[in-house]
Amino acid sequence: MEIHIWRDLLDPYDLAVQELTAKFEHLRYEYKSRGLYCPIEQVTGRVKTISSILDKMQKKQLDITDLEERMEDIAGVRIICQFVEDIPKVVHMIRERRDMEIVLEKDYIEHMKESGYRSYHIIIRYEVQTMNGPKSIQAEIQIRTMGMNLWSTIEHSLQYKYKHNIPDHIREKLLKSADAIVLLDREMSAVRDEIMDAQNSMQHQANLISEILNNIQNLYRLANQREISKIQEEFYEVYRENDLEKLERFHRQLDIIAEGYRAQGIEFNSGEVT
Ligand code: 0O2
Repeated sequence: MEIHIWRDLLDPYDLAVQELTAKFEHLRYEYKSRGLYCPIEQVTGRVKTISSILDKMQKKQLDITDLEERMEDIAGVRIICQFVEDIPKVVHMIRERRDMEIVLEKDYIEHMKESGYRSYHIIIRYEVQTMNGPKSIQAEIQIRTMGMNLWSTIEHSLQYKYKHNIPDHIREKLLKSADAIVLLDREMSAVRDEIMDAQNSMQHQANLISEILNNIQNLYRLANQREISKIQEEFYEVYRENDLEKLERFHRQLDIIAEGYRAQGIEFNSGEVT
């Protein structure tokens, strides 16, 4: 097939990957900006390369005319989760969406592949708007933990290196490491609450600090120099103590100071005197 025809064929898939990754990333943003735990840790996407499409066509004896129907992963999105427990939550999110229709689900977590591969796959139909009008295409969403992703990325490189004939001694090591990843995921799940608590308070602390610094910066334009220096010193002191409650108290006090400026008719956030 001519190169420009490949481009015409792959363009809608490229658009789908861009849209889908943006949508899942936005979900993550929504959770995070509300201070909520998000089951989606990371999102990546890719359009299959032409050489990889040709390889798979040959392997599966596909003709170019049924390529789009029978190769479901030309567009691929990968969602990485921290914990195995997050995976059904992401699956539920996808099942609830109205902008994609589920064609097939493959649970390689419950039913690990012989290779040791684990991941949850959802094949969807997704409509993109092209210059020739709407086009419905298939895409594959792979949902897996960081551990599963580590294993599959390494195994994938070895498959490539050995042209799908991985030597037995390496295959054996891969199977052992697949078992180790199952254990790792299990151990991580066992301390999931602690990890989530730690991450939530880290995020909360980062938000507080950024709000405090933002407030101090705004005060620079409004308060007198001596007052600002005092506030700044106090902030560094509280910060050094590494005590979340003290940081929260300081944040509230700074809000009261800002409120004082507002009461004097000074728009604190914009820095404009009204
Ligand atoms: P690439 O290079 O990642 O695009 P099926 O007809 O359903 O049996 P199909 O269409 O290959 O076979 O579907 P399957 O088995 O669900 O695999 C789809 C994709 O999952 C693969 O795409 C891989 O990305 C990944 N995958 C499946 N099995 C393995 C495995 O054993 N190891 C690794 N590392 N990844 C796997 P491609 O086109 O094979 O590869």
